Amino acid sequence: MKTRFTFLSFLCLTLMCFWTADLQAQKKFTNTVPVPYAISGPDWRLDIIDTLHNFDPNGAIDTVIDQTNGQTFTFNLNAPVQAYAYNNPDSTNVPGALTYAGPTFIVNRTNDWIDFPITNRSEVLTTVHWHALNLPAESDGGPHQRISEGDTWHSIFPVIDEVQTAWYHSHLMDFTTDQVTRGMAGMMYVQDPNNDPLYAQLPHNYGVNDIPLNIQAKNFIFDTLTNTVMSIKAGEKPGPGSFGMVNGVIGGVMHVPPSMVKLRMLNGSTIKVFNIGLTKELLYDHTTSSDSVHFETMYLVATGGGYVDYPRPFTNNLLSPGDRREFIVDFSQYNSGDTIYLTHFDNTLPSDAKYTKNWYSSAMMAFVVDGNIQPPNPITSIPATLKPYDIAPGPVFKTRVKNLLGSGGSGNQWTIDGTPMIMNVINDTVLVNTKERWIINNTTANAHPWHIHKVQFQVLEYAGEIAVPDGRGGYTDEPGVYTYPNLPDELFGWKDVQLIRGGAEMTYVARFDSFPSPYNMDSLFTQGFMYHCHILTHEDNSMMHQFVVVDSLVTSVTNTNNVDEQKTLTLSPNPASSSINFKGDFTEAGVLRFYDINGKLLDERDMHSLPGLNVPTGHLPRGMIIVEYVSGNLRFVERLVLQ
Ligand SMILES: [Cu+2]
Repeated sequence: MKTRFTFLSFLCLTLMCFWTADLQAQKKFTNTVPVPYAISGPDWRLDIIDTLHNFDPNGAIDTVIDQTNGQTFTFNLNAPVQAYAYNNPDSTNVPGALTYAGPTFIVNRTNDWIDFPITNRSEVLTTVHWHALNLPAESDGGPHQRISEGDTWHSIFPVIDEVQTAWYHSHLMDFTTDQVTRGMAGMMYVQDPNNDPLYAQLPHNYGVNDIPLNIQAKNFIFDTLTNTVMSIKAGEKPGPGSFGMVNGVIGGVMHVPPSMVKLRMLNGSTIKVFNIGLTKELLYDHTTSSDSVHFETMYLVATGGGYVDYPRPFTNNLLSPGDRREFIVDFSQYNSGDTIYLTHFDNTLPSDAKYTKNWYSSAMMAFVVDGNIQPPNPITSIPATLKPYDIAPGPVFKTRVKNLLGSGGSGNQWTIDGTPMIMNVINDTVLVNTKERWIINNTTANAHPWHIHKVQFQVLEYAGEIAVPDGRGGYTDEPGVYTYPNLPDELFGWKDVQLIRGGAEMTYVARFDSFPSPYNMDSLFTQGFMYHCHILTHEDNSMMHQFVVVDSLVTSVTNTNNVDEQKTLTLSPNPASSSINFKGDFTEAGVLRFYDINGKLLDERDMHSLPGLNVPTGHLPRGMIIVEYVSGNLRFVERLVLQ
């Protein structure tokens, strides 16, 4: 925590002398977009390091208009600021070592267990979460797998996921926003050259025609005297992020071959939803929403969880924080020397998804078509069909309903079902190798990108507004009830992130296969997988819960005697309203259940221990209910009146 406190106290002492830029007006593209080096094994080691990084090494940014007071400033972002990076230990201090974010893991699918040793050489506690992968809970890298300073965490798992673009990032409880913003993120390709016929048919030369693009919004703090950048603005929740950047540089340029190129887009932002496409036109300070902008066609070949059924044409696409999309772009249709811009079109971003203010629609980086670049395996055409797509087999074993709650605005707490994320409360227990239906009901007026660990889900139904591209870079909101297979492209495919618009309800199915935890109360509390909003400020604050996947479900107890006579457990107050407390020395882990008086199960939680914990009851119906706590053969039952 050393770095964080240093940064905060420094900021507080000098706050009056600094201000933040709220707006980027980007028109120069002079920084080479870095392609992070690839790690393809067998040495998978990573070190997490404190670094200094320059987001604008060639001075692409100069003029920034501050919309708050309408003034134009000349900025100098060309200075090193404190950041984080991941590096293979052998790459540190050699050319190619990263000063921001991480290398790309390129991993072949395998049933062999791979050891990914990650050493924390930074000055902060952190975790490394494998976003999208199905792996054992203890290897997930969520909030439970903390890596202290100087420690090495061995994440060990077979890579059984479908071919896809995954990523890895910090998932430290309460500090994810800060750490991801400062660079704790990297990409991972899961590939299968020997068994995937599409591997050879689609562009696959890393960094040449198969390009990782970590697209981020970021804000900075500047010295008002010199207008020179001081630091990344990351400590604020929620915070705007107003500089668009790709792979850690602003105003970036990348040369591409005059043939098919796969762009693997990741929205690595904390809160910014992008509306991204390619334009020949350089959009700069573009504010008129009625203007038509011609967007080039790009073909969606994969969502976050893998291939779609056929290349689906997009002009622009809504990319939520945490989500990935793979697009094929045919650069042979342009002349060598032509510039095509990766453009974010803010004007028509749905208002409920527009968490950041003071954004222009503008270009974020430039692609220059370059006839001198020849990929080892140039691709000149792509297949008309990709991979058959069907809903995962099996009956629905269980249906769960999750309500996204929160009144919005800064300082308010976002939750799922009214209860915050608590590390030693397991909110859902899922039986391994079953398929479940989850209904996510967004009761808020804001859009939230829903994310769940371990599984890839498939949308079955969506009721509410959905943004449909209008072909001119914009979107029209089309409310309705969409049911598979008649889904808009936006909802189609294998996903672990999907934006749920304000007031909308999404139903999906997912299979929870492989890697169960033993149903053992003592060890279950480190086995949680998270589900949460991927707006990181919401996740930190605290729109997140956790589930475990177990090898069996304990559904009954053999002995229904009361709590061990040697030990006590009492609940108060009774009657209660929004919460109850337990007292006593019965501290064993167990299952807490609430029933109505007819015995209908109302809620169920796995608890590490009850005494001392404030258990929310505000979500339960008023009147008399039954509280049961079961631990092993011991059972505590009490009637509770809620008013
Ligand atoms: Cu959210």
